[in-house]
Amino acid sequence: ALEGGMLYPRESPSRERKDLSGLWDFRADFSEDRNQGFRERWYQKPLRESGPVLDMPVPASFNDMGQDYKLRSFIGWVWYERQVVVPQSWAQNPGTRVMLRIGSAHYYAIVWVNGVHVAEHEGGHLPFEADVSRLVQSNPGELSRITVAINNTLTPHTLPPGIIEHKTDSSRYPKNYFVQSTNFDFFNYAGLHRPVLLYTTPSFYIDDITITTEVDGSTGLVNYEVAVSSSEYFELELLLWDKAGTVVAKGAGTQGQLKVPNAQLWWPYLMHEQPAYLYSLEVTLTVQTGAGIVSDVYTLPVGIRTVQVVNSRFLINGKPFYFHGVNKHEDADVRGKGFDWALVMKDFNLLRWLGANSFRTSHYPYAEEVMQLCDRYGIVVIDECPGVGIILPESFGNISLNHHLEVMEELVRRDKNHPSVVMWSVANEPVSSLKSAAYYFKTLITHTKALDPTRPVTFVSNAKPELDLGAPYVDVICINSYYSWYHDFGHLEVIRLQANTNFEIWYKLYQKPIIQTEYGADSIPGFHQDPPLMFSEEYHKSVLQQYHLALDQKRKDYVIGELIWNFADFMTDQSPLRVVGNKKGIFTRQRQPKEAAFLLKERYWRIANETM
Ligand code: BDP
Repeated sequence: ALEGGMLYPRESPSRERKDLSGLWDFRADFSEDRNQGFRERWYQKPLRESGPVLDMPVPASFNDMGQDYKLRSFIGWVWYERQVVVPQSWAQNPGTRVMLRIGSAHYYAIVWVNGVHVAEHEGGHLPFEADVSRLVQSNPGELSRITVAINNTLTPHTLPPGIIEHKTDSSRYPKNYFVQSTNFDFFNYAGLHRPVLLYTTPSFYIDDITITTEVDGSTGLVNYEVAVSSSEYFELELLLWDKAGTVVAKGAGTQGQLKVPNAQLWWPYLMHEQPAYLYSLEVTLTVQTGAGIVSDVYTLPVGIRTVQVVNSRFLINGKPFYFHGVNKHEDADVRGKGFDWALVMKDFNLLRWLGANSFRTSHYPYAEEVMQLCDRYGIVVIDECPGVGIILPESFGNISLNHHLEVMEELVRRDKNHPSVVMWSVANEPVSSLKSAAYYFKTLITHTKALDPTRPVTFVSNAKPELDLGAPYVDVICINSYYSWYHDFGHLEVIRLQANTNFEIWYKLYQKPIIQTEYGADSIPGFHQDPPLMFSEEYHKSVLQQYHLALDQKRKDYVIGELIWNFADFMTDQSPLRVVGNKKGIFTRQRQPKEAAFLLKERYWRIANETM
């Protein structure tokens, strides 16, 4: 089990934060074994004294920043470093706890402060942090130097998995030549992808808060559990504020239940005239110490809502919910997978324009700031872990499984309090027909349900229904298909039949609700062909229209959602199947609508109006 909570760093009267976004010194270790940095201990002195450095923006992927194709496809250790001014009030106050938090570093990261090792983390999509109080307080007034070494190598035991292929034929490849191969369809961008922060708490602090909610008639029930750092005598006070600034419920102690009469529920976008209602839970910890009273305040947005899967229906607040939304990627020009507020806002505005009420975080957890916006905008989320491309037999062994269990622990710890998150997805398109997949998925799903008994769990299947050994354990069947794209090229007329048959077989076998979690086609914006031909905008539209005929037949029944592949065009590895990336976006990579976007917009608003 994990140690400690991972509350998002929020400012409060007792907490400050300092954002370390900006330019960092950067150096990729191009040495043959990629190990020069460790041999020469680049963390012990300023990085620029080790050799030439580049200016590298944080947050951003390093890959597309320069003009060097070798850096773009670099595999191995890269080094980031910057100096920080630590405010006097932090450095000179032993009662202040100073934390260094990294939102995401892809894939494996080691962190030093002033040359002292403070953290190590595996996994490119979840935050980690280190207590650096003593280090920054031991030399107040001095700059602190933060060094982060990051390795983007993927192996059969990482999530997502990959393989390093050594090319030994000296007549065809240079000496010690190797390439990274993967089984997922997006570019393996790397670097410091999300904000790096310093933040403070008092030395006694609120470590974690876990909220679950229930509804009893018109009363909202908010169950809370608070973990605190202190073993001293302490008091905990909880106030739940509504939007108008009125306290609607009060609590005390580390666990309990708040009762909210006439509760305003958290409803998805387009399901209610006042969607996404959020209360604020203000938690105050007070500790009486020898040196006086210490208090810590943390305020968490809380949405009151319920989620259930009942008889082939997905219920939110007891009402059937139909997912009409998208799959996304964290991906854009220049910045790669780097977090960018302008991009995030544009995407949310496009989601609302489209009438989308949901998305899946294909194929890895997204930035916390994105999840917070989903809470605020009422966008429902299927929260997917980085379990994509699990197809090697080694990736079903114990080493991989243990890591996967831990990643689910980190994901649930980070995202458990978001009302927008209604389901966990533990994987995308694994070979779930493999014999070892039965034990693997049984263990993984059971563990996830134990971590969070309040949300359904799924994974997205790519197996034949009768051969899928993971499907018995999921609450909702999620399926992807690409009729008339990866087979029956150009034959639009088979889509409806094939989609319908597929739905029927899955339903007959498992009697569980089904989401079409992917379908789509590539189009090059501006390519027109009528009658429709593959890669034209007309073909793209026609594929969707044929799918919609099948979906409309089944959605009154047990099909509970449709998520288009994909929201926007995105970068992939190079291959003859990809024309500067995957072009199945209904928006271009620059977020301009293709013809397919207008078709979907009309459909989503129509479905929304039927259900409102
Ligand atoms: C699906 C994958 C997705 C791909 C998509 C495609 O889940 O990641 O991008 O196919 O081929 O199988 O476009």
